[in-house]
Amino acid sequence: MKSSIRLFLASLIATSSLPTAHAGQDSSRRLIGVPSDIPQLIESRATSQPIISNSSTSRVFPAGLSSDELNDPLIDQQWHLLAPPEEIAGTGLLASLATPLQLDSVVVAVVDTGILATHLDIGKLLPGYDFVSNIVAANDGDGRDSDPMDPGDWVSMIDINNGSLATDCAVSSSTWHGTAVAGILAADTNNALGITGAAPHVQILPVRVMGRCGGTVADLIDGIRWAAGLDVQGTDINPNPAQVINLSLGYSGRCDSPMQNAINEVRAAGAVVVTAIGNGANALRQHAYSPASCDNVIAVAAADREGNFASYNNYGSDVDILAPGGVPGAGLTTLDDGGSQRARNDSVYTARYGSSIATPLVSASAALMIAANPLLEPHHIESLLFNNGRDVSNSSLCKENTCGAGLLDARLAVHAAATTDVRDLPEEDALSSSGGGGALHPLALLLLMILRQGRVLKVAKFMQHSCGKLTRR
Ligand SMILES: [Ca+2]
Ligand SMILES: [Ca+2]
Ligand SMILES: [Ca+2]
Repeated sequence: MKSSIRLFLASLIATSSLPTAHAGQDSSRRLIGVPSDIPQLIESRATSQPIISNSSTSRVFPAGLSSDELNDPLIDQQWHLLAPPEEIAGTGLLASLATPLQLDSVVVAVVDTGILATHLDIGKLLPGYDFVSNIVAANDGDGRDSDPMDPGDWVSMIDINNGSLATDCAVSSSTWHGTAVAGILAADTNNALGITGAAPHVQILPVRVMGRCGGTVADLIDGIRWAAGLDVQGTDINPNPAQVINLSLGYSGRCDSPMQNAINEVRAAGAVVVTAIGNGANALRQHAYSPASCDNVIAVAAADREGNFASYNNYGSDVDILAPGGVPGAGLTTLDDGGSQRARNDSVYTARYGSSIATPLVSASAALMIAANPLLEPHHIESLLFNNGRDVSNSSLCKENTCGAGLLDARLAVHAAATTDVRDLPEEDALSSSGGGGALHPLALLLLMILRQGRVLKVAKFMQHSCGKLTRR
């Protein structure tokens, strides 16, 4: 067997048609464990008054927003931002949105395929970096460079026939995966265009580690370390270290020592690491998946719109939390591009589903928690997220201990973050040094795999500029 391992871009392209109502809600699926004392202030409309102002260790944050207070025209499709009972699987992120004054101090790294900075609805981008070493996979004419723009990651039959890429690549269109993930996280908000991000004013740090057919573990490790402000040979130190690192990606195999060490280092530097559980529907005890199998990460599985564990998730005890990730026909609308190879720069939107899409919702929640209480350390964020998870509607769907802390509840977690004095939280145990089997060489080739359902559907709808005119498509 060759030494290559696959890097799964844990995202699926879903149908363009989004349901307008709850799809098939089952009254037998009852939410349990939701405290009845959710502070009503969290659900109240935005006011000009701060609603929480207490100890010196907590930041003031304003009341939440409701969807009719934002003018992004596709917001009615963003069910994942709502809260129960309106949306049973909703995160409550909309109600938890803090003001730009708090959020723009938080940096979230999107370690992915790069970014389309040209998308008209992209949020605040920081200068990032392109860590893709292999010039063929990179597709931008060079190896590593300081421009994380996504040049497209398509694979043609010619590429396969001439052997320039790994042998197990499949013909595929460009995914614009990093842009889709960044859109879920932090698309521009209230700009009369498209969608709103879940944490719309955070600063996005684009770190490119995957190109055509994916990337390598070595590039991924360097990208993660650089994102957190650590020294990476051959690059300048990132002047904007991320407090949250989003890894909507993964590869088959147990977490090996180099990856675990990198994660331990960035966490010690103050970064929360959030990663996808993968879409292979595999039992993780037989088919491990990393970085989800590493210690000191938050491993995210996708929930469907009814709050069930989505059938495509990998499953096992590595799952830490569920967040909306959608299913075919009920995906999450996000940024896309109409180009099947090079970008058209047409600023379109597509509904997608997968654990890649669920992951940035947890990253967004972590960012909101940091904005609400900058004294929180990564282990505080993790415990507050987990302690405030909602029980999954039907626990029988959580096979083999797959539902972790349950469904993400950003309302509760952000409120807890804002009202918690870190001095009251337990100290963290010493970082685990477990490095798994160590079977994977960090230079092994990782491959990108996007699971697709039929054709990739590109949607261009409701492209409106703030002046009100419809753009092309
Ligand atoms: Ca390059
Ligand atoms: Ca580049
Ligand atoms: Ca928008």
